[in-house]
Amino acid sequence: MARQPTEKQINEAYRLAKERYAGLGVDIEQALATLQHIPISLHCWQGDDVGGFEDPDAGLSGGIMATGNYPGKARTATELRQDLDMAYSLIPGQHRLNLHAIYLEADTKIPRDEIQPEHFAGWVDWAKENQHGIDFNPTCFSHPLAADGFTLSHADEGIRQFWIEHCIASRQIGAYFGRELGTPCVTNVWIPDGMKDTPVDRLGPRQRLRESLDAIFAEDLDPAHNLDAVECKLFGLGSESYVVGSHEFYMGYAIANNKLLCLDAGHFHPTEVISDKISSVLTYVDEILLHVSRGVRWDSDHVVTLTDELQAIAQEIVRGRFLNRVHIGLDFFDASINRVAAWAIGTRNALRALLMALVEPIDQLCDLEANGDYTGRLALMEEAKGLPFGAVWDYHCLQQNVPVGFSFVDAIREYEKAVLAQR
Ligand code: RNT
Ligand code: ZN
Repeated sequence: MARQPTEKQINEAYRLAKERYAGLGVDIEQALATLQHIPISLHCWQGDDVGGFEDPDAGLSGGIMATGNYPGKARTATELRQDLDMAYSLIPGQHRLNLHAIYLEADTKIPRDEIQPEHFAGWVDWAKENQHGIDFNPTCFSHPLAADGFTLSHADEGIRQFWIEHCIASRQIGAYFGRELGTPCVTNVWIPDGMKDTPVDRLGPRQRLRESLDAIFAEDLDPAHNLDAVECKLFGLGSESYVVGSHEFYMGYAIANNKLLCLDAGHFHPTEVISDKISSVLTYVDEILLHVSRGVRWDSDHVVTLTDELQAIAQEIVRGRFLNRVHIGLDFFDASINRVAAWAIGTRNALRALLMALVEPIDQLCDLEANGDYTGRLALMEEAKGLPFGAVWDYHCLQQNVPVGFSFVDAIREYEKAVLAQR
């Protein structure tokens, strides 16, 4: 294992880094004060490969897939909360939880169109104890009525109605979370609807989806309790040729109906990035939801690493002063590595990218650009990449009482031995 820096070394490195940044006009203390209050919504589904607790035998479907069989996955809500507690203890700051409807707790199997707030009371108690806000998602996949690849846009009215009822119930549960926890729940609708091969009728399912969404959102809910988001996608496994809820579809819907648009980093053409979409979309909608993820070839859900695109997303949020209009959620699932580590690695990276964006010499870069000095702009951007950012991040972790550097992996290994290996 790597030798850990002492507290004295971390503080000293931070002092020098702060001076270096101050020379460029960057206020490091301000940056850390901002970072400390940015919540990231951790997605519950990394903890059990998107299984949920509705039916232990149900398989994952809907064009998404978790691969790997790393031991120790959570089998109950209690185990999942225990794993989440562990993950949060490794991440600086106070963060949210993003729940899916199939993570309900009930003694009997509850049909999706009959889910109630009471089925999520255990999550609320835990969230209150640990000061987590909760976000929510109807689960329109992994279900017999979604087996043929269509839900809200299904040609069969009865099936469509079933999913509409599920989404209406989900919004009510979102509002319950918001009321109970004093922070609005973002309830995000994502459906897998699409086709493996070229459809003849691309329009019909989209018209039906639009009508279903109108029915779902018919009741106005207090935005202090629930905010509605809709998530687009380009293709999935088995829906390679056509996805009903495309980017253009939901962008239009969100603008026309004042909804949040959810941009998932893995849901576009492999060379297309969401960082460039943020300022465009926020020109027309009030708020957006991000699913911070990483696409690799056909999979849109790899653990978030500190890529150029992750940094570009964070830069856009910070440079555009969009922090209060962007809800940051994560969306990846990897069953081939320790699942708690996946949360910790991905969330720490999202925060590191935000911190890197917060310590950019933005004022100077803006001046250079405004003066047409693109040479200076490029030179400073590149120099900024080499500034002692790591010293600031280490100090932040120390201040927030979470492991500094690689040592968070030691904590995970101990947890794996003591808890995960016993399951
Ligand atoms: C699927 C979407 C969606 C899901 C979760 C589980 O491609 O990204 O957000 O990952 O709802
Ligand atoms: Zn997503």
